[in-house]
Amino acid sequence: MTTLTIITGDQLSPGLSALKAMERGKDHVLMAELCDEVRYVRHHLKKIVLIFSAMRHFAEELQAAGHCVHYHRFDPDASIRSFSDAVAAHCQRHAIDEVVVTRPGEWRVFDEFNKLEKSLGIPVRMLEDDRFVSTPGEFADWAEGRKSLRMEFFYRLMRKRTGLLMDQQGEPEGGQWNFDADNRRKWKGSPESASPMSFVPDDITREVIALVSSSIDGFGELDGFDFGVTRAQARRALAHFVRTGLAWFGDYQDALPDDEDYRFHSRLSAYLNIGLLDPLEVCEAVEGAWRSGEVPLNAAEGYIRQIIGWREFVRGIYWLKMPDYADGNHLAGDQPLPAWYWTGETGMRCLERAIGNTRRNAYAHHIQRLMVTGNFALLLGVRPREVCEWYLAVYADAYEWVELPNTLGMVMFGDGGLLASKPYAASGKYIQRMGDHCANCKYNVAERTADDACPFNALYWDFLMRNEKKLGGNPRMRMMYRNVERLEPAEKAAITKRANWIRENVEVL
Ligand code: FAD
Ligand code: DLZ
Repeated sequence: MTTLTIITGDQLSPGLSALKAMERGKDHVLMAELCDEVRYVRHHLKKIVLIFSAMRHFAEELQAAGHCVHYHRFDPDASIRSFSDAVAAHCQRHAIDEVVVTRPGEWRVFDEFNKLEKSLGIPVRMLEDDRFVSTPGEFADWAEGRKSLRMEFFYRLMRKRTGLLMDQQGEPEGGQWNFDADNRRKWKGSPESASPMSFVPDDITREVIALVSSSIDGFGELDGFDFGVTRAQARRALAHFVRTGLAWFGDYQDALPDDEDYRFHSRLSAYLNIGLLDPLEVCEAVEGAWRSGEVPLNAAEGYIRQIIGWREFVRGIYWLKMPDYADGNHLAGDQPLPAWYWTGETGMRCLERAIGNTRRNAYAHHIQRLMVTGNFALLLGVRPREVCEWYLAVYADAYEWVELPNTLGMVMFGDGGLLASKPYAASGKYIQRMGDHCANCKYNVAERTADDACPFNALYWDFLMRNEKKLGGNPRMRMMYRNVERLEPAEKAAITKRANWIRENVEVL
């Protein structure tokens, strides 16, 4: 009996369940650079290079370890365009008795593989992806019967499960589960920032860069590609972050600096999401740095929470609610996404900086994604589908299982509050408080309805007024709506007028 294991571009882990299930040297491994995967959204060019180069390196490692690897290189004119095509073509040429896959990261591909057995006439076995702490089934059990799903409670379960940052009595280290309240500092010029580790492209990566630049019409800039493309490099990037950035991660994780792209963020998501790093090895390195006194507890806890809290939680929501989740539009957004989300050409400094970072690096840190590009799309009332497509395309770490709940749920409140207890709507004041964009902006953050007023301001109040029926009863928004009540009718009318003007002229802001 010969099995075929297909490994997708985000499954580059030697311990992958599908790899563990096969007989090395006898069974076949199939990896394929595919037109359909390249084109389902207009991916950032750096994301495609990262995936292709990491796939090629991984295939070499598997071959060196004795696996029988069949690898399709990208050809824009190839007749094999999808995973199903690649598997079907392989099964026609070789006597394959069973196809084995690890659960794909995206519902779209999960659905494709589920249909494969019927079209191939060969059994297809799907194994759980055990590179996560939790499983979709376990999440569904936890969610069953709960009125609301909150990350914090799931996170505590994951802390107990993993033992991360737990003391010997089974209590959280430091006597608290969450130190988020300490993590709101505005960066004022010191300590000196850390940048993620940068890697010089090797021969394989250079070949991929040439291929991608000549044959794929993607988003963003390809110059300066500096991601690691192997597990060994990703581990060096982890060690570098723990040494240089982690200590300050908690304090400044919400900061919005005008002059830097990363500050104390790790840029590890791109490696985690394709399997070059394992989430638990990352958390263990972070916990180790705290236990040996190198970093404070608020930093270690804040970082670990992002991984075994948010990362696991959004994946649970995704598999619990897909495929209908993608259609959510609770606030009835009906505006198109401004064209400058793709070009970065806007006079609003915070947006120009966030989109510039995105274009250059296939990266923006969480607060840029949530409170700058996300907040603006929310306040403007953009159609969630267009916003989701943008986020899925432009980041090196973007896969739908993690992108969709963050965008549709956290940013757009499109799921009506399943993921977040209230929308993360904020005026220009928030952006001013968290960084120094406003000091460098042509708009005046202190103004609400004047011609040069920061557009976030009128849009913020207009957002609250427009959505009062849906959001006015939310206890977490009581303060916001008290402030709306205090507005004079003339001020409300001026806000509506300015917000309408912004919507009509958004392309030239
Ligand atoms: P750090 O700030 O260093 O954080 C550490 C790690 O925690 C990250 O590497 C990531 O693995 C994890 N993490 C942090 N926040 C989240 C979160 N909210 N959800 C899941 N994991 C989290 N993250 C993705 O990995 N892929 C996406 O496609 C993605 N899309 C997003 C879209 C929107 C609208 C928003 C608001 C957030 C999105 N995030 C996504 C979450 C988060 O912004 C990124 O994980 C983070 O910015 C990656 O940069 P980093 O590695 O420097 O993270
Ligand atoms: C994102 C991506 C791209 C651009 N190209 C490929 C590819 O050619 N081959 C491949 O196996 N994977 C690719 N990926 C990642 C997949 O889209 C990702 O593995 C699935 O969406 C997860 O279900």
